[in-house]
Amino acid sequence: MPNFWKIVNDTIHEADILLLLLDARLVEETRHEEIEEKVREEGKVLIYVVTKSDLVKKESAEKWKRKLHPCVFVSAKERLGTTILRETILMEAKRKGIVREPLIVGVLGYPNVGKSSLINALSGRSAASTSILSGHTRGSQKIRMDNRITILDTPGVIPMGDKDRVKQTIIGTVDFTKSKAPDMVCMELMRMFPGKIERYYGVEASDDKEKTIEDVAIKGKMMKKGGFPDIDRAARKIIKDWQSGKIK
Ligand SMILES: Nc1nc2c(ncn2[C@@H]2O[C@H](COP(=O)(O)OP(=O)(O)OP(=O)(O)O)[C@@H](O)[C@H]2O)c(=O)[nH]1
Ligand SMILES: [Mg+2]
Repeated sequence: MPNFWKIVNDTIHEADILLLLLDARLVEETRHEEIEEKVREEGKVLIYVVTKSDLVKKESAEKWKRKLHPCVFVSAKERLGTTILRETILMEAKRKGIVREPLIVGVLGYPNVGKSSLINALSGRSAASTSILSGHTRGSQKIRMDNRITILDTPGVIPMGDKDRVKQTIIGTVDFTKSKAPDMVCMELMRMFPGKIERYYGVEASDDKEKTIEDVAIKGKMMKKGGFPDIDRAARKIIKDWQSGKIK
């Protein structure tokens, strides 16, 4: 098992500028105290990159731009914001008096947040391997973006103190196949994003969230022997659709 934290620490040490990737749907939840602290300690520049922005309304960008500095909104899927991100990287380097070319830029964040996908969008080719399942990148990889910037991909890491598996499943760090309590995850999702799940599956919103999952099972013909709705299967399907960005 490679030591992911060692790779992240080495990357912070080697890079001139670090990008911390945050999921646009879960900006606060994907903030990463431990990484932010380490970057500060090393005196390096940190740029917050809110990715998967195709999954949220445009208005939400303004709120985070006021709160996080510097902060760039991107979508690897739609290839949005990549030019602004490149300009921000070069501007921050200039501000800090970093003259090295190519600049070394490290990409950090929770597992599955979209680090490798962003690198591909920036470099314009499938240089980094990506996956719907978290924990995909297992080593560091150096990718040349252009003459001025070289990017380092890293494996996703979870803060030491973060033991909340429900939250980690919502973030996508624990994937839908590995969730131990998928119904709890779905209920929390429905609490965090009122009406979103219900609207996507066309079922009625109810205070009884277990019943909502049942309705999704019935609607999707996910039944167990004896004609009972298969809650576990329906809940996993909801998590899969959430994690793969189908539910907006
Ligand atoms: N909708 C949407 N999905 C994205 C975007 N970027 C990445 N994804 C999806 O998010 C999932 C994870 O992407 P990766 O790029 O492999 O994430 P990662 O952070 O490198 O993951 P690890 O290497 O496992 O830490 C994949 O299913 C991607 O298709 C985006 O901008 N929009
Ligand atoms: Mg990756």
